[in-house]
Amino acid sequence: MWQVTDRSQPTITGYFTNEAGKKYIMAVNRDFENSRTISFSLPAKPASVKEVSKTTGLETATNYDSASGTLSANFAPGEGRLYVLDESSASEANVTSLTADAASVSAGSTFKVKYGLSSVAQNVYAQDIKLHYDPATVEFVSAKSIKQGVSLLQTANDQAGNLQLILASEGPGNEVAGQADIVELTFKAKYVSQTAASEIKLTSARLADSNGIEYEAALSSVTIQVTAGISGDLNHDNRVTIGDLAIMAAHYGKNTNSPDWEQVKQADLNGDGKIDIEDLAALARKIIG
Ligand SMILES: [Ca+2]
Ligand SMILES: [Ca+2]
Repeated sequence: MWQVTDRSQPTITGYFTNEAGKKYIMAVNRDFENSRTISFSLPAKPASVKEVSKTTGLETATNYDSASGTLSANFAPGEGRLYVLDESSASEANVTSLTADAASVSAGSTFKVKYGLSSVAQNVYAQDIKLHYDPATVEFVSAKSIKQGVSLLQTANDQAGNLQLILASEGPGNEVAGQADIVELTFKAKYVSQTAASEIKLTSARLADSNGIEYEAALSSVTIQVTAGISGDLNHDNRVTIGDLAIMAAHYGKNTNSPDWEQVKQADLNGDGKIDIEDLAALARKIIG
């Protein structure tokens, strides 16, 4: 799959495949005295060939020509270069999807996000899915399987916005293949003082087939606008009324040193770090107005 065009060039090539099925080629100039321009041909003509940078470790562009399947590079004496192939191989055909049922939500309203696979190369029997959401703007409510024959066995959620789902298919006939919506997640928008973009993203999606081979699927994300609440609307019903004044009155006297300040600080209407008569008066004016 990787040939030195001019076989008289003193070159060593080695092949590696990583856990996720990605293919790497190490090419080394065996001439320790002269630099050489070495050309390679790839009869399989993969979609792209990148080089792993020796300084940054990042995949960088090469002069690979996918039409002819050729590549060349200048090698210093004894230099090795590490290339990575994009062959639309099995692992790269696994692509996740996240879709939301709303583009914009306000405090207190719920919305749903669907996790699915938009293309799967092999039959998937189990999935270990990790997501992250912004706990300052949304809270996780629940998750359920929406695919017949696929069970959501475990749901773990922490304060930092990390969510993990473990799924398994209930035997042959229920394996996931091709394209499918799999889990419906319900979130609730939190009160925010300024409209914020809230991202929900997959951080890992490991799929496994009936032989126990694991594949890392390509990740995806979705962003929801969480719209700002009305100033003084402390019970988040989108109105400023006597109920809000009562909540504020109940927190009267609290300040930035109070242990529950994070939960009550929206009652500090003028933002001076304490809930006092000025805030009550300002809220009362809003109720009259
Ligand atoms: Ca209210
Ligand atoms: Ca205040």
